[in-house]
Amino acid sequence: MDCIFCKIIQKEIPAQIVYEDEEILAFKDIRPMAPVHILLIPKKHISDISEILPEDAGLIGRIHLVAVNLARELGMEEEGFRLVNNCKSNGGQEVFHVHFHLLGGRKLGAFAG
Ligand code: DGP
Repeated sequence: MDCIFCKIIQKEIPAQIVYEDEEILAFKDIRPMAPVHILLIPKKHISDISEILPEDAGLIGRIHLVAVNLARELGMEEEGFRLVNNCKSNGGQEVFHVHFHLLGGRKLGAFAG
């Protein structure tokens, strides 16, 4: 499958990995928009959030737990952070493997899109 994030999972393309387990990978975004900008992805290929199934609910929830743990480890718990998903064209999605952006380390602007 010609998916850049699947290639990162397979270690065919390098990435700065900050967390990995059997079903989740987190790595630094190549175009950081904030001092902390991490992408969290399921290893299962799901093209976008609209494609998740009831059986994916636990996985998507665990991704959020990993994101919060990373935010805590990076000292962002007290001042806060942003966790965001872009879905399809109008949502600004560029890579069609579902991912969550963990952003922080500075005061982020109001989210207007
Ligand atoms: P989105 O617009 O939500 O689909 O965001 C895709 C993000 O993926 C974008 O912020 C840049 C990042 N990205 C794209 N290609 C690569 C890559 O090869 N490596 C890494 N680390 N990030 C990538």
